[in-house]
Amino acid sequence: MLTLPIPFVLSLADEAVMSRYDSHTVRRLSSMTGYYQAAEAFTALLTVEDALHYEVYGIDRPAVAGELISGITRLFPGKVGHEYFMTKGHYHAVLATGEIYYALRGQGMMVMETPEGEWRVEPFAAGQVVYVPPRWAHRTVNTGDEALLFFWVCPADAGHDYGTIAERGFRKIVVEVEGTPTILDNPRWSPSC
Ligand code: S6P
Ligand code: ZN
Repeated sequence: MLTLPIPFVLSLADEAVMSRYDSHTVRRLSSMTGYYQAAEAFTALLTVEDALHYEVYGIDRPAVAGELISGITRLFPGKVGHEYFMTKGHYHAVLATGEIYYALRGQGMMVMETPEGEWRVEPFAAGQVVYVPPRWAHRTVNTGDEALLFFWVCPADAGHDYGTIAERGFRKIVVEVEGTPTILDNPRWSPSC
């Protein structure tokens, strides 16, 4: 099936948005239940407000080989205990698919790992591009005081596997230690799934 070119404008103004998008996915704090280390701090935050945690605007395409999907994600700043706000993180359902991330605003890190046990945590501040190769699960962490905004592109047939990360987490977490974003072993990481 022939599909058509899609031009759109991505504004970098304070409330950056795309001039065209097909989907808008909203993740509130409550959707992150079980993801952070500090359960009591999480509950305390949630009691105050089930605030917007991150949102994704996407250009949707048919999930077939050759098509690409793209969009922007805005991850709000904050911490649960000492752990910085982050996305859920996922493997692609089709493991053999990669992705490009381009940070547009803010300060952060990308946490990545493979089923074989390789891991990397890379700086992800405005201007930084990270190529996520096939087989690498990926999560974005906001270590700054403003929203972390980034553009991403991946194969339309990549799909998402959230379950693996939801159950066992990533091997590494990013927490504030004496005012500095610090990479630590995840004490709750489990290989059992
Ligand atoms: C999709 C791509 C991004 C994330 C988005 C939210 O392959 O990696 O669009 O979906 O940044 O993160 P998450 O972990 O909730 O999917
Ligand atoms: Zn992805």
